[in-house]
Amino acid sequence: MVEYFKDVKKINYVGKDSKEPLAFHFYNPQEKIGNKTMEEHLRFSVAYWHTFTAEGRDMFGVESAHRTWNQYSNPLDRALARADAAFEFMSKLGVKYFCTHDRDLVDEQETLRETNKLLDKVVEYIQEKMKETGIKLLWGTANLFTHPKFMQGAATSCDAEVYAYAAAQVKKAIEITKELGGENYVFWGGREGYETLLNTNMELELNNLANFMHMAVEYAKEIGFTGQFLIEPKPKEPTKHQYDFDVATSYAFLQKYDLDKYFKFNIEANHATLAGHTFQHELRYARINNILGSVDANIGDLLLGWDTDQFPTNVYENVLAMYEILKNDGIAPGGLNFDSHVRRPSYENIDLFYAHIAGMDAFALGLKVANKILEDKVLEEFVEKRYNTFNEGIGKKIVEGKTSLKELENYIIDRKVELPKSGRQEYLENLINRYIFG
Ligand code: XUL
Ligand code: CO
Repeated sequence: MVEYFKDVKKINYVGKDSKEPLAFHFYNPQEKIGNKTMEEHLRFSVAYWHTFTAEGRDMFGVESAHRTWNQYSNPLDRALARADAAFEFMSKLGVKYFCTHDRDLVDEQETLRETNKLLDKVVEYIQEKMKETGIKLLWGTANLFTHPKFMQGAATSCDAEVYAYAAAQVKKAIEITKELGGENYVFWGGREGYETLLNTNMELELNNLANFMHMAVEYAKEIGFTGQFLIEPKPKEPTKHQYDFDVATSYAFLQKYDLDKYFKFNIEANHATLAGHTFQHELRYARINNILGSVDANIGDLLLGWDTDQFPTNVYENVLAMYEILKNDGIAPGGLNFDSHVRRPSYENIDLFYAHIAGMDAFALGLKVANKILEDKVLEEFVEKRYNTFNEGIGKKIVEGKTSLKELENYIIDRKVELPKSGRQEYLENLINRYIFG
């Protein structure tokens, strides 16, 4: 069998003082942080599409990378070679999970029947690879956005035939996710949205989308797929407006259509940025509603208004993200999927290793710092004090919903209201800096 990454041996933890670049300096899989190992906390996953399918194309230029495993002209040979490269890469990196779209595993053929036939062969091959390596599927999904038939949406298409095709594709994607033992199934509304309301029946599209999801839930029950269903919100790109705008909007949609008991959320950092939120905001909103399911770990560039899907090397952001994840008591059966791709000029195969190592080390640092902040309860104590007027008297009554506008008026009408306590934002930001660098 061809070895695609000949120059790389197994990536090991060497500690922060080593100068070895192809190694982890902070991610030490078996090191205990609190009650779990780093590996158990972080549940890293490699994204098949960015790492093995894509080759660095952007809106202005063709592929900058030349991935030898994608060069075969026969679609089956190409798919099997891609799987070989993927499992060699993940084994050497020591990541135990991957995520994939159906169309990463094989390229779309003339008919759905032909594509599915090819898919079956590749799935069988991948099952073998999974057995050999112990690598598991974090989540599967269907690509309902690349092919031109989906240009106006899939489950929100203006065309019933396109809708039917998308439904059949999702049916198959759930089946293969089950066959591969996938722990979750993701819906990202790739083009579920609109470009202009002038031509859009929004009500019909949203109703159709809800029916689509109900059918998916039904089918999963029917075939005994017990993985967690996840929605991945994104406000825009590729469409101008996507229906799954952010966690709050999508949660309202799920509640309206009686779908909320079947879904949790896969939260992507760069999508949060595009929605005008911080990553932490989206994680927090999901956590307090008990719908935090999984994470697409990446980062955007604040100077660019699009989804750059960069590797999450910003330790500060990772600290705040891991703070939410730890407070959620982890995200299993979800994980941290690197929905990230190397920058176009980082076109060599070795850059795939450098990029993942960078993301894994930066999240390991985030985990360590967040755990320390939580152990010391510094933020908890501050927040607790900030709200302490709600612990007794009229405040307690407000929290318990046992008061009224009349009673509150009576209570306050003759009092001189003092300024609330200082928010101490700069003090807290410095505190976090001391935890990171101290
Ligand atoms: C697109 C995106 C997707 C989903 C899976 O922005 O994040 O890759 O994660 O379809
Ligand atoms: Co994503």
